[in-house]
Amino acid sequence: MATARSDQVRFPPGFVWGTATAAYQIEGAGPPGARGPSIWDTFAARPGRTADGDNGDVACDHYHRYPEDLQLLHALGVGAYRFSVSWARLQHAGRGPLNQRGIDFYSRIVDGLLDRGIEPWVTLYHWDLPQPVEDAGGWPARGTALRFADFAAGVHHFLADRVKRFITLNEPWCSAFLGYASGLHAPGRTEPAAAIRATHHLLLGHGLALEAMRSIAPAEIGITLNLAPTAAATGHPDDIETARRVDGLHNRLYLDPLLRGHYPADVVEDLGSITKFGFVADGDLGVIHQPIDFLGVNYYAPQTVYGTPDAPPVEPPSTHLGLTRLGFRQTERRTSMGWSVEGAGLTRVLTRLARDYPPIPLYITENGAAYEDEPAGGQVLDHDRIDYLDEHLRAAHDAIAAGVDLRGYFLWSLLDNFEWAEGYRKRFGLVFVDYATQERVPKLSAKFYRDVILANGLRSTPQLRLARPPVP
Ligand code: PNW
Repeated sequence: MATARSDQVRFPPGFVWGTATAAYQIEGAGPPGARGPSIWDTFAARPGRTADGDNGDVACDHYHRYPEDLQLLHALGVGAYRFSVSWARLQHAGRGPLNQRGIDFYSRIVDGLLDRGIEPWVTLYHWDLPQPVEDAGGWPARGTALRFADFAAGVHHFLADRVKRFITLNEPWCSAFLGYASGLHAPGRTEPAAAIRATHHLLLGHGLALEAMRSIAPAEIGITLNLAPTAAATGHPDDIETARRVDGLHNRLYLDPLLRGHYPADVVEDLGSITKFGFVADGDLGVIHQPIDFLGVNYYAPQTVYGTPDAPPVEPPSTHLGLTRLGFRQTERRTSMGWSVEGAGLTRVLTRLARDYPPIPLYITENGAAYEDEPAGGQVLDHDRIDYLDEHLRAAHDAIAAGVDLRGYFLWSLLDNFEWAEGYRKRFGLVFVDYATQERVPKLSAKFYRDVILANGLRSTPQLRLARPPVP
């Protein structure tokens, strides 16, 4: 094992190294009146929806502590930082002129990044839909796409002089399927047909935002998808058919309209008893299919599926629309989210994009892992996370070596933060946050990542691993 990992790995010159966060997960509300209600405020206030009833009222209090967090980014040596702007902070009612206090807050962050030589990458939508927009129908309603484009234009108008990279949406699959099908995320609706309408209106909103932003000022604009390489557990025809369907819903339902200009015919057919796609108007796919400057890929884990008669029944509400049986084969190693650890899955997802879709620059806009971090003597020795990162960085490099146009890597996340339905128990940060005091403690993985950035790769001897206590 040591020999397999010992090769020195160098990334191409100019490779972008960053970390990522999202507004609702780190900011906290700030002073009274500084942000309007979002679907996540409403959802977290409902009993039993988030672990321990946790919510984003305070989170990492980044709203007040951003200067310290900018210093943490500086100390890491990142060249880029991906964060999201809160729609509900910038438009309390989800429409109308942008709120000046919100503009000032994000301006301070952008200026603070630029002062430190860190390139801001702004995500326009990372799940915190203003509650009034949900009340008007949410993503299943076409009007939400128009509202989003209007919001995106407003943000672009005030940031375009300083921000050169924008991501329209983060993981529209999660917004549509976790928000409207399984109900595990806000707004917690469990209406399968609404999840497909939401998918279309998210993609339409992306396209309309792109148009609106490009009419204001040039910028590089992309979208981030959560892609999971999906394989059949065996060569059994039922497993192969199930893998096709899961891949269709999770990956191709988004990739195909964006990069090829049509919904995948097999997925449309699979979903026939749920929806006839009557909400797709003439011209929509042209709007969705406009050229983007890059594709953001969030990768955490592979999916290995089986659908033989011994597979467990799919119990509604579920994200697996139309499937009746589905099982997942897990790898032995898991993170504390229960997600399988398999770096090779990242190589597969990237090489598949390069093989099956028109050429487009790729960025990994999220990758990382939650583990049970415990501070001891003022330190957090998160060797599991270092191993996870080491493995996935090597896998990303393998994709580059295979000819994939991968240009950057954003680690999720800078800080431990509000992990949505999992609340504060799941820690993804390079920096430990003690929520009682808001003290930040860089973990050993922060040192590891700083060294990666400095070396533009991995050194031949994984020195940090040598510091690891022997396994009994
Ligand atoms: C992504 N799933 O979320 C998000 O972009 C982040 O905000 C989040 O903190 C990170 O990954 C870690 O979870 C996901 O259940 C949440 O399949 C859930 C799923 C996928 C992505």
